[in-house]
Amino acid sequence: MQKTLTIRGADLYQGYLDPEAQQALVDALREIIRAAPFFRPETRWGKPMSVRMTAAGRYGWFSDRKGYRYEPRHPSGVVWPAIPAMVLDLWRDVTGLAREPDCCLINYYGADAKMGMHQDKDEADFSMPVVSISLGDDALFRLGNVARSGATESIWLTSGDVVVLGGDARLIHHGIDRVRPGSSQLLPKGGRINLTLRVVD
Ligand code: MD6
Ligand code: FE
Repeated sequence: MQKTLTIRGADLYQGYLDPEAQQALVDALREIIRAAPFFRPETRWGKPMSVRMTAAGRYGWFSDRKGYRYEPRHPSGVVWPAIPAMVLDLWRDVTGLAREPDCCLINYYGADAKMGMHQDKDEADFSMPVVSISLGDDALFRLGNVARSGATESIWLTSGDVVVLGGDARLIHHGIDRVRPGSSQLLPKGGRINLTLRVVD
């Protein structure tokens, strides 16, 4: 599909996944979460994050007191499950790249979870975009600048929306201020799942 909006260089594909595709993706994620359950990473300052995480692909993103990095295994020792085929199809469609993502990070936001402003910069090649897929409750996404300071703009992401950070927008600061609990019926226990797809090496 065509992008629906560009905001601070981020390309949005609002409603990329229709309700049936969203449900199919949730079903695929259930298998992944069974093999690689959600865990709660700690920041490098030793504070537990409010978001719970797991991953699929060759690498998962991991954080503890030693810092932020990509790991080839879940904390339990199992290798991460494969990235679902429909997610790889979406990546190919919105990026046009033959190169597949190495990591599909899976973030779960409960009613009180948020994610502070950050840059995605633990990857080796910033010419490769980062793609995100939103499922479940609405979330207020804030986009800023490559520099930490300066003006920001916010937009509500809803279930099925896709965001691509590439080109000059690849290193902009961004975060989730809050979710709107109960705004979607997709996830049986409520909340929001965000997938982010990245080339790591
Ligand atoms: C989220 N998203 O939507 C957090 N990163 O929960 C991100 O941190 C993100 O949406 C890189 C590219 C797109 C994103
Ligand atoms: Fe990010």
